[in-house]
Amino acid sequence: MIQAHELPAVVTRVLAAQPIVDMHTHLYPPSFGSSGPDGLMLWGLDELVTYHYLVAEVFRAVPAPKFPYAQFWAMTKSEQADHIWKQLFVDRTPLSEACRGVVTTLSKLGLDPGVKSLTSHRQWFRERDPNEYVDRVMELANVESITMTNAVFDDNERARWLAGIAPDPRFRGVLRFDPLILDWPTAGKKLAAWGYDVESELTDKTIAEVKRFLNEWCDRVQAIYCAISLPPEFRASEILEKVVLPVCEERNIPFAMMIGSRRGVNPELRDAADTGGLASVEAVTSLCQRFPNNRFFVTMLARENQHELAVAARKFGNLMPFGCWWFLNNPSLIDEITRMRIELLGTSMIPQHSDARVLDQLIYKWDHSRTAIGRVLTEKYADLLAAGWRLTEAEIERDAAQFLKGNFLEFLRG
Ligand code: FIX
Ligand code: ZN
Repeated sequence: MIQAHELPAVVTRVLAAQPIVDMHTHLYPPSFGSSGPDGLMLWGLDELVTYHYLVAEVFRAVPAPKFPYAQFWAMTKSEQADHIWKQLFVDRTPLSEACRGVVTTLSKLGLDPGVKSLTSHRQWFRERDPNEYVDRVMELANVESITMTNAVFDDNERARWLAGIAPDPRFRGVLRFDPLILDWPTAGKKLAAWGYDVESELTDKTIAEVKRFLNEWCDRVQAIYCAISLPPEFRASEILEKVVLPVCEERNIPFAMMIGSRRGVNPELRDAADTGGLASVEAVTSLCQRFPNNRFFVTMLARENQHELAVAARKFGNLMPFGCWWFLNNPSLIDEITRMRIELLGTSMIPQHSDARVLDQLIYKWDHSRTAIGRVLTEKYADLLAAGWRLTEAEIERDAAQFLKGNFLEFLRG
């Protein structure tokens, strides 16, 4: 039986020991290219320091036009990293969550985060073998399985799949096709060029052909679910209801909706250009109600949507809220959202995904999330003890396993 004063240590230990199945990342194995401008596997120092979260932050420190966007993008990746390092880590204290993430990652790799120049660290990373480094990072982060985001409308990625990719057991595929739902005229033209017999109207023949396209690609990437990122004003559409959801149902895989991203508010920032906005939870509940044979993973970007989404999940067993996405992946918001979800949903939710874009980020994203989730759990267990529950370590282990792995795998199975 665990006593209240033992909780912080036990919860921390149990969460650290629980291997994670990371349900949403933008990571790739080395087989997708681990170097050069086209390599899809991003890893190492320069990628870590030029993460788009930090690009946005360096333009706060030295704004355009004082430091023109064009000048930044004309620099090599190492030069960009040096600029960011100087501005955010040398001339300023790296207090933001994204900056602290680099500090945590370097420290856990055994590298001094306090250096003035990145040269020696750069050399250390150059000596790493990408394939072995995947194992090293997964071990340090205690991540057991990485879920990719396989963007079928990305020409670089598509070409690699078509050329043939040997499966890497550490990574699992997810089919992602935002343009199909957000921009059918463009997506339809591409499908036609790729040999699918589609027309601009969603005729029966077109529906059948788009289904064929999705099924072929789900097979190719061995998709464990399908996914899309949607703007705040998202509402269900014909193509979603007549094509995407039926394909997911037939394949018995969930559909993940990441709702609330507004793309390109400042295009000069490129990957860092996006922001978020308040979306409609009713658009989600309406789908959950009308498509009871589909399962929906849902994450929302607006803090203001979180309570309504958690309440919606109490009403629909085919709705699984997940993660503290993007601008919500900060300790204060993880604390608030996880607390709210536990109070409303108990253990029946997925508290976090990493959204890592650079392999090494698994180290900090999961370290920081484990800490934030652990603080909430410690308090919730203390409240339960005070209410008269006798808690065992096995129960804490069972909860940690559900939160960090089991709920995701179980929802996949249906
Ligand atoms: O749409 C998404 O999957 C987003 O997570 C990304 O596009 C976004 O850029 C990101 O990396 C957020 O963490
Ligand atoms: Zn993402």
